[in-house]
Amino acid sequence: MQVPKYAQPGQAFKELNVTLELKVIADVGLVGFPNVGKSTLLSRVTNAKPKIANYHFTTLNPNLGVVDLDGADGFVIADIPGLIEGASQGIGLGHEFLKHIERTKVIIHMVDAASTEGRDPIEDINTINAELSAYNEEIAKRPQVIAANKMDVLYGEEEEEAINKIREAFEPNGIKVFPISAVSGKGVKELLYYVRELLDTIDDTPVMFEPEFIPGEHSFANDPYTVEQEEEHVFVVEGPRIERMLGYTNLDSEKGFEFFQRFLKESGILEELETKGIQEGDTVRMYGLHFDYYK
Ligand SMILES: Nc1nc2c(ncn2[C@@H]2O[C@H](COP(=O)(O)OP(=O)(O)OP(=O)(O)O)[C@@H](O)[C@H]2O)c(=O)[nH]1
Ligand SMILES: [Mg+2]
Repeated sequence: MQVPKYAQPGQAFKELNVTLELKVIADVGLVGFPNVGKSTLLSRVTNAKPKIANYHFTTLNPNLGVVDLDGADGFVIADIPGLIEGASQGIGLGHEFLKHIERTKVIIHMVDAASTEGRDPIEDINTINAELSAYNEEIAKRPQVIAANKMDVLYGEEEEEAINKIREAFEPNGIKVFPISAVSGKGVKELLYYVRELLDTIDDTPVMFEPEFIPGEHSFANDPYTVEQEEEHVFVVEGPRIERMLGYTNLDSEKGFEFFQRFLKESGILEELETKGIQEGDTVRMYGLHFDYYK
């Protein structure tokens, strides 16, 4: 209708304050201590342009990127801000960061295998796994792979020694270790194709999350109302059903008024008024509304 003649006024309804929590959804979560090179890898393998810098907590919000693979399906990778010990108790914005791992399927643990900041990569992985389990047991059970980063800093025997240590610690548990350099790109391809393999092993039936809030369904058609004689020549009609009907009826418009009259008839209100002995010229009161009764 180009020129509507009938409008319904607004009506009182349930009011609700909601807090919406954003959780990033990605196939793969890239986790690790601060400064290990997570954002560098993301920028190397996707078109994402995360901030990269040589200090901790450069990344404060997850960055997403799409990895394209030749001859295989690509996937979405989320670069999660650096985690530290105590993250599951909220330390270092831990909760803020951990929640973004919840909806990923495979986890890449990234470590600084060259220990450029003096930390032990094996301890780092164990620490992060402990934090993941403490936050949500289920996350820690997801398939994992280790990206031993910053291999370009090491040479010859050093390189082998570093990687063998990590392998000895984790490969017996079925967690593969890939030596890489996010800066040069060395080893990255092998890592990505292996991640693709892991994703392919996962049953991809969608996970259904239980709704935490279900707005009540309520039909107003059967809400009660009452018809009473208040005093001589005055009748009162009230109840939730009446209140609601008046709420969506615009009595100033012709159509609205027609609707109102039809409602009185079809709902049986007119009949009840007559049963209660209403006479022509008596007053009917409905909330703020008074009108004279004529047949
Ligand atoms: N030598 C070397 N340095 C690297 C490599 N990858 C990253 N870096 C350097 O490590 C520093 C940290 O890199 P980021 O990618 O910002 O690290 P991040 O893990 O995202 O750090 P947060 O966001 O703080 O958690 C930067 O100075 C990078 O240039 C690598 O493969 N080799
Ligand atoms: Mg980063």
